[in-house]
Amino acid sequence: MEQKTLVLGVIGADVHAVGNRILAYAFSQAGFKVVNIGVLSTQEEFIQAAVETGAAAILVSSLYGHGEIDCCGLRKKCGEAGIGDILLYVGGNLVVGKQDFSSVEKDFIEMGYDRVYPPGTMPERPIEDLRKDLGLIGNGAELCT
Ligand code: B12
Repeated sequence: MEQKTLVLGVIGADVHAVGNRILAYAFSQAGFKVVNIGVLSTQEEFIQAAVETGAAAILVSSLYGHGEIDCCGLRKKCGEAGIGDILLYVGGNLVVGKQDFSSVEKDFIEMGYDRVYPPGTMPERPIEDLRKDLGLIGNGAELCT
């Protein structure tokens, strides 16, 4: 099966590196090609990496509480770069403090993200979602020999 490329990074002035490294490892182990642009990444760097590698998805982390500011406008910029339909996931500690996640999720969906993950999400969940969203499972074909 074709190996899908994921662009992974931590957006803005955020230096939280541990989750990023864990996600990169977990996605690689799950069979994805991971382009990890690491911490302190701008929206433009995510997009440039996705365009250059023909990525199937961009996965954005934001841990330090400024996610709403840093993540806003990424979908529009993807459109301007010709990758408007790319899958966009976001997760981490997206807002300051403990806020009702359903309202955080709604805000990020309105910003154009396809999936939004609460604090402390384990890698298994986005891996399963990626397989569904990228059509890698779900029609039973993988079970037939
Ligand atoms: C270590 C740490 C630091 C270290 C980071 C060192 C480094 N280079 O990594 C240092 C000391 C530098 C630091 C600094 C700061 N930190 Co800090 N830090 C932490 C701490 C204790 C642990 C983070 C960590 O490594 N977690 C372990 C990893 C494995 O978990 P994770 O990052 O959450 O990632 C997992 C999931 O969230 C998920 N995930 C993450 N991203 C994504 C994306 C997608 C798409 C998906 C699906 C899943 C996903 O997958 C990962 C694996 O399961 C947390 C508190 C905590 N217990 O989480 C605070 C914390 C993140 N920090 C916080 C803050 C406020 C700061 C500072 C602003 C403090 C300050 N005033 O200076 C600065 C910001 C610096 C900056 N510019 O980024 C807050 C954020 C609060 C918020 N968002 O409301 C936290 C939550 C502490 C707290 N309770 O207040 N920090």
